[in-house]
Amino acid sequence: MTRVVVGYGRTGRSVARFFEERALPFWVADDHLDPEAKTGLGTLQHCEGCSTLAELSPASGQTWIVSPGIPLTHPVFERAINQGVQLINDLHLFAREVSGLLVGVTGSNGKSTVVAMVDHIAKAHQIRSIAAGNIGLPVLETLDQSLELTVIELSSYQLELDPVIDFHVGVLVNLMPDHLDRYPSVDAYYKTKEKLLRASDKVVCFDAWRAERAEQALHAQAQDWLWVGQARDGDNHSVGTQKGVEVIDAGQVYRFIHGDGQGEIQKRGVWLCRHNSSNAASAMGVALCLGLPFESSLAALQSFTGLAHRCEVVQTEDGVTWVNDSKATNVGAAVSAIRSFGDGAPLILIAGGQAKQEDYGVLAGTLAGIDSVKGVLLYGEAAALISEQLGATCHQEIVKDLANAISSARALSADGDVVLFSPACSSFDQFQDFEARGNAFRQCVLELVA
Ligand code: UMA
Ligand code: ADP
Repeated sequence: MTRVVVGYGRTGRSVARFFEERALPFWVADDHLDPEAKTGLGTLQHCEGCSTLAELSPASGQTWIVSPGIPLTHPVFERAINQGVQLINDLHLFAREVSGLLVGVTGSNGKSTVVAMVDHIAKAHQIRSIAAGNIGLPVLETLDQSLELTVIELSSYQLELDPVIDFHVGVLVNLMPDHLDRYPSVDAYYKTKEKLLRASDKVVCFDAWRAERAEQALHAQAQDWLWVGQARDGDNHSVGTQKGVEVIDAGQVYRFIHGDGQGEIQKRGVWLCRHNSSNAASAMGVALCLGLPFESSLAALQSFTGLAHRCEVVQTEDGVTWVNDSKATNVGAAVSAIRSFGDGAPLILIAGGQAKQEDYGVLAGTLAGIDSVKGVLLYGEAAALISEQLGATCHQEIVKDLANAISSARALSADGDVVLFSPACSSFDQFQDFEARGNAFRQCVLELVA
């Protein structure tokens, strides 16, 4: 047992395939292997067997390839480290074989969107590019495609084992509290994200971070930094330096400025959601680091149609705008979505699910500060917790599940309203994942208004 694939989900399967194709023997460890997975493993010639994590016998000379969803605090890793086992992840294997440029994107919210935007800009410039990593495609599955550019979304989980890749560009989209069930403090979570910056030749970073946290990292590194940020028209904002990308919310358009270059994106489709303008600033920062022209990169972004479950407008004809933001699994994401839609039409929010040890007072404070909030419908395990924080700040109802929340929203809504499903919680109390939850929302809305 020298190579152990720890965790046999999407990542573990890609690692097993990697070893199988190279005729390298391996062992698989997973606590919940289903019969189908076991049968599949039986067909792999180089798989020597499988066990649970607790059944592993760590010994020096072994290398364990750990899946991101398994915390390193799992007791088996302490035994492994004590016995001299080398712990790596799929990125370490990927780094040994990849060619082409690599862009890494991390942050708390907006990673997938920025990754998809960069990939979109690159493809518009005829670059053979792919979006991979936490967005859903394990990096090892891209190796056989002779790509010029791989844009990798990196979760904090994937950065816990120090990254050994040399990223051409590293992007820190933003930092907001999340995953506090896995990290001892917000600071520990932020520091894990910031590891990407040390592994990158050029860094694109949101401007607010500079003031708060960059100093140490800036002194420690000699990289090329590029700041991106958002301002409102008339703000005296510091971002629009020669080395930055500034976005200004200017009525019907977003204006992007970089040095002497300027351009606009019309506010329609995915651009109705305000935080996509700061995501675009990050993507534009990457485009500049890759040497792509400012004008054509911005022009490419206008045709970006967004990702499912991220402030995705569900098309209906009932006069109400239904927005599926199921991917908002933390308070920061939901707050940003509420602000994005909260300064126009009357807003009805659907939230709830499984709580993630976050401060729902921040959510309540945001809702209390927005006049257009018409009501909040809460469901799932976290409903009572959020309701307590909301108090009497706005009309609220607790309902049994998402389907009931949608019916109540329908009853409360009128022509011209926005119903935003931005749960601020994980989905696992009632759904398999955020995608299943978003699909359920979309289907239920379409059936209700048909
Ligand atoms: N397992 C154990 N013991 C444990 C925990 C898990 O054996 O104590 C096993 C499970 O039985 C399962 C396997 O580990 O068979 C699952 O591994 P995993 O949780 O690492 O999931 P993967 O299927 O490999 O998917 C991972 C990412 N999942 C997580 O980080 C939780 C996917 O991100 C990513 O798309 C995929 O790799 C490809 O890179 C999902 C995610 O939820 C979308 N990410 C988190 C987020 O975005 O907030 C970080
Ligand atoms: P991630 O991959 O980091 O989870 P996504 O692009 O999938 O990010 O977006 C997840 C959620 O975060 C969206 O549903 C939206 O509510 C919110 N979001 C997207 N971009 C931003 C941003 N720049 N700032 C804050 N929240 C954002």
